[in-house]
Amino acid sequence: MFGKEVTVGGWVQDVRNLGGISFLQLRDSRGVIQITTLKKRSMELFDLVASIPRESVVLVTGEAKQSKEARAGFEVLPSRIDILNKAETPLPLGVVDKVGADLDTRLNNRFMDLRKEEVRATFRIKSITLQGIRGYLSAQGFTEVSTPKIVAAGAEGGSTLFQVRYFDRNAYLAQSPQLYKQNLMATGLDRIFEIAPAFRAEASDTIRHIAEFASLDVELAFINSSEDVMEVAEGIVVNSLNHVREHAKAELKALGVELGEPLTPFPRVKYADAVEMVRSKGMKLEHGEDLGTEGEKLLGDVMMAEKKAELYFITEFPTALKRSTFYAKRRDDDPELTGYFDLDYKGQEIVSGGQREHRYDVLTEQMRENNLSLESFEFYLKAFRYGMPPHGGFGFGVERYVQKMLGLPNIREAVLYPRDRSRLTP
Ligand code: AMO
Repeated sequence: MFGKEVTVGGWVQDVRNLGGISFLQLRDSRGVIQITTLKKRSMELFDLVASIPRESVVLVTGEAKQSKEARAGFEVLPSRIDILNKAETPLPLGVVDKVGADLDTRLNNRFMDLRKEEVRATFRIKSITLQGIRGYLSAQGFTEVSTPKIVAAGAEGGSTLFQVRYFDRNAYLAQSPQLYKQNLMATGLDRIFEIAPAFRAEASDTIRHIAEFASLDVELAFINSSEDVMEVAEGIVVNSLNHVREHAKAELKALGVELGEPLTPFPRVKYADAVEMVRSKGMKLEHGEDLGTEGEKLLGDVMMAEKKAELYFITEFPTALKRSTFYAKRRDDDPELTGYFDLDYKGQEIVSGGQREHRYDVLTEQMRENNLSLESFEFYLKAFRYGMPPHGGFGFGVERYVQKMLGLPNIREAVLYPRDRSRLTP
């Protein structure tokens, strides 16, 4: 390459002018190249370089020359520079500024924010994570499916439903593919998964809730218990972490993240014991109450201190827990408990699921208890009257997973264009 003519395109990150010589830092998707212009070689080019605003897009043609000083190991001595798109000044967001901008300013100018290597690294890793998940599930015989996102009934409670106008009727944005993935269990597509947006009109503004998130949903039939489902959840995490460790070395380095191997099998903590553990840390919590953000965090601290476990299951959620849902199977030996579980990662729930109730009579009874109108759910219930095998599954929050994997302070960092109460653009 050295001594040859090359053409490189990219963004002008910075120009340093030292009188007779100037250095233009040209950034592309792979890194930064130094463009060195000498006044005595071409006054015209030298003046042009001095006039280009930062973050403009240019095309540089010139000789590639080995250089010990340049970070890439070479520099380009230009014979021609074309400005393809001149950036306005001032910039709405600095790309190489030492002082970090606040998250809102960054998100308002996301295209600019993404010019930073470490910000792009998050999304490369998210993509590599999804590749790992797809690869693992495909190898395990799962079929990837797509289910509707405009739906007639919600499955996760009325308070977080987004209503939309659907021709001359009202409809909702899907909070989860719950009813459809269960419906598919009556078809012979025994092991399915879906990776798609889920919509929740979350009232509160937190660092782990967004209004549109990527939900990985898994459902499998002919299971014996929730354990069969937990095994898949654990397999996904272990295998996708391995995949990321192997295929995202540069990106992990850019973020300064070292991914350890999780302790396996993931430890299991019964909900009732989890309550005792967080109480021992001083939190006031009644049996039957949701652990909540604070409880989950405290439990994460205890699991780390006592077991060195970043990933662990919370099992045997009580039937009475508000969010225990109508489709959860209750334990045959103790109907006060479900076989439902959460998988928590460093003190935050990332997965929730379990074995479903597949017996029509019991299911409809549980729905009545939850004051649900059976008519609105007829399309769902019908499948339970004509041969529904035992089944179970879970919902896995992709962004929450990436957030915890990379130690990101806010879930919004793991979404290109997040949606929340106050954000509808960009
Ligand atoms: P659940 O409501 O617990 O269960 O959601 C499953 C997982 O989805 C993620 N999640 C969210 N992530 C970001 N922002 C949100 N607002 C948000 N809400 C949920 C979490 C959570 O663990 N149908 C069941 C799953 C099942 O039983 O198959 C369900 O949706 O990581």
